[in-house]
Amino acid sequence: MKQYQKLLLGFILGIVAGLIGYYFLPQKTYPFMKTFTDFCTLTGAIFLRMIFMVVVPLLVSALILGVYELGKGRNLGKVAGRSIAFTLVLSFLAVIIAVSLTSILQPGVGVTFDKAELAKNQGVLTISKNVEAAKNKPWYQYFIELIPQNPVDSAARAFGGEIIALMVFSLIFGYALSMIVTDENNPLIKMLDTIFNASLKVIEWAMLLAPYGIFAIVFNTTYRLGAGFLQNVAYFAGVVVLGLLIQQFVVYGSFLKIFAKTNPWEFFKNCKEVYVYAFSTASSNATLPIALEAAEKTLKMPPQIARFVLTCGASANQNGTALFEGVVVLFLAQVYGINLPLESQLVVVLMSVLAGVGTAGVPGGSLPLIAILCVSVGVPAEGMGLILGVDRFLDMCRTTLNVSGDLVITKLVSATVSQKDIEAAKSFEC
Ligand code: DAS
Repeated sequence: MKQYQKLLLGFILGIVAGLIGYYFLPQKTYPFMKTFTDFCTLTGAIFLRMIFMVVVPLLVSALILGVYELGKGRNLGKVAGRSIAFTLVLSFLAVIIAVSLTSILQPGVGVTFDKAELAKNQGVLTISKNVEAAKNKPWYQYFIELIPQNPVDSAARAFGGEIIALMVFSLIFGYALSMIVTDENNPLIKMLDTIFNASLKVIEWAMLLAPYGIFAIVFNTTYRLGAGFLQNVAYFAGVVVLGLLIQQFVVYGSFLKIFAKTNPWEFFKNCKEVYVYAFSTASSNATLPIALEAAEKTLKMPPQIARFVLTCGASANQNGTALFEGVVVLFLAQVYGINLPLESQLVVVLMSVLAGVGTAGVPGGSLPLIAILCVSVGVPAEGMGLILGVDRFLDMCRTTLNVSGDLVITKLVSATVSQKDIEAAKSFEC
């Protein structure tokens, strides 16, 4: 059985068993159900903490290496500059779509279940961020705190809302590295690359646990909350897919027409094989070889640009993930009745864009960052238990958009730099 089929089975069994328990085996009549739900809480917590525990090493190494690679490519001149510019603009547009859709459609408003039950249900992450303190902070304090006084201290308190400072440190440090390191075999670069890959290995192990962890979390959520939450989750998934479709056909379509004078439908049709692969693997990294071949052979784009943009983009440009994270944080804030002030929403936008840079291109790569994003704006990360069941399907959708974004940026850069710039960009790979 394929991994996504196991996850789907875990989700469905969790729903069915949870509904049977909710309607026929209430805890007060059947005390043994307490033991079973406690065991499920333990299983779910172990699964999620296996992912959370590598967030800091994964994020720091991914961001430093991502910016180092982009910065190293500075001799690519306009190619690197245009790639970074399109990445930032498209990522911001994706998150603006996310925040606008979630604020207008409000998938998390009017939930009919007891939030205290949900908090009791998960218990995998305690919120050490005080929402009140966050509210009373002067606007400029948000920006002051973007720069860490001590990145090690920020790393130690990542789950306390210091993660964005750690991300900013990683971006700045990565660019500094690109200025001073010229030797490919530099020991620090090798060490960071090893830390990144070891962290991915841990996430791979965690995803082996995923079917059991998702059954346990979905069972507990359904057993405690009943069927009511399912309609909110379905609505939430619909908002995510709608946002991804807008980004794909409206944003990417317009950029292709305006900047590359390209017929978007033709372009997307030529990408279909890559889309199918990205959807079925839910991994940008796994899709990279397919995307590189399609870029050069089917889409006829300059190899120098395709190699630079696609290899860097696979880990540093994930518009679908940034959009998804924006929706999740606002959805969970609505579920818990937390009215995020505008400055908090701006923090969500900034962090989702940064998280889109720091997410690993593997299945479930963004899960750890979602927990941290929530904590950073005072939203209980336990709420993730609501969306974990549908996360794999949404991961397949957002990964497809991530890869589509990389191919679109390759096309936009190819169409907006001169042949001289293309020649200057020796065949470069991140
Ligand atoms: N699955 C990740 C990717 O490969 C995206 C994510 O986890 O959001 O791009």
